[in-house]
Amino acid sequence: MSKPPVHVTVTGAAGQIGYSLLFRIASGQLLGPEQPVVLRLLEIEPAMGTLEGVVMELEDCAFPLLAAIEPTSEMKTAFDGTNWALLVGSIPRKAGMERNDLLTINGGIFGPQGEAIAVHAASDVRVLVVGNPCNTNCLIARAHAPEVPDDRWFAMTRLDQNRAASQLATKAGVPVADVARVAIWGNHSSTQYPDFENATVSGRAATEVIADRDWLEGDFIATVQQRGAKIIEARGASSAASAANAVVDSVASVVNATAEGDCASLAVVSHGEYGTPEGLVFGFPVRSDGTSWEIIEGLEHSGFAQERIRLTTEELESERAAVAHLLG
Ligand code: NAX
Repeated sequence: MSKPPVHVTVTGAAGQIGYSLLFRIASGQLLGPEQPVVLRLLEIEPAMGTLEGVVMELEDCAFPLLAAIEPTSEMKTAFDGTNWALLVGSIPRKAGMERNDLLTINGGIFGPQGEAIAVHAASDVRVLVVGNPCNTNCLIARAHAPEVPDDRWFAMTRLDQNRAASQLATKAGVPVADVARVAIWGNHSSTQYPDFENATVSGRAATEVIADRDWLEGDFIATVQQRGAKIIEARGASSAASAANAVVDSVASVVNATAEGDCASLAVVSHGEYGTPEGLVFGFPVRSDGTSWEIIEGLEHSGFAQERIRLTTEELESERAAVAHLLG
């Protein structure tokens, strides 16, 4: 007998990331080849026509695991009984828009979505915020859903982890599968700190395998921090397939056990780990046993790393201050 379906909500489902993500979820790549899913797809009214086309394409794939599709512009329907809420939809930054304006506009989306999750979602709901600025959007959503425990909230830094691992592998001349424990600290923004000091390459410290410290401190970090902008420059559109892939990896890293010696990068609610301010949604290295997860403690940071982490912490604190009026 097949398992009961898991309900997965995707907001912004008619957008670019949605177009890559939905097919991977429906094909079983998100939750495994034996897990049926119901897709609950939220869009704003003007995008419902486009969403209808995406739904037709999903139907035309005849995915055996896709138990039902619910396209809607109503939050109540979108989050009804949902087990995983993937909050992708948001308003992109437009020319002339200040960062604080962007924070406030998106706060107007994520506050009500948090409230709707608290009221309508399943009691085991887990939330992954992708829409930018994702750490602070997650902070806002969570502030509107105090009933949902802290360990259910995530913002996405996995794309940064994957980008960093790929850069380290290329530099070391090894397959990316040989790179492990790449932690992304702080904000999913250009202040993030991709931690090469705690990463490993073929089981050895990355700093031993890649002796070029100038590259690690310079080009490596800059490449990871600026990768999103480079993709926009080259493609004329922001990362979508790689972002959808990172959503799949993020969820998998929570519901499956973390391999020995590795970590998953996720932004989660800080309880003061590594001296970070409590309550911020902060990028940390995380380990899961498949049921529960924890922040990996005890990693060492050099003075260089501490300074980088201080900068990204400051940015997250200033974002929190900018949306203080949206935190209830
Ligand atoms: P698109 O602009 O292609 O799609 C966004 C979709 O969201 C649109 O279809 C829009 O109608 C919908 N939307 C807007 N307001 C909504 C609301 N209130 N409820 C439901 N849907 C709503 O953007 P896309 O390229 O898919 O990117 C989505 C978000 O992901 C952006 O905020 C983007 O910045 C962010 N990203 C985050 C990444 C991360 O690593 N955390 C990486 C990729 C991406 O840049």
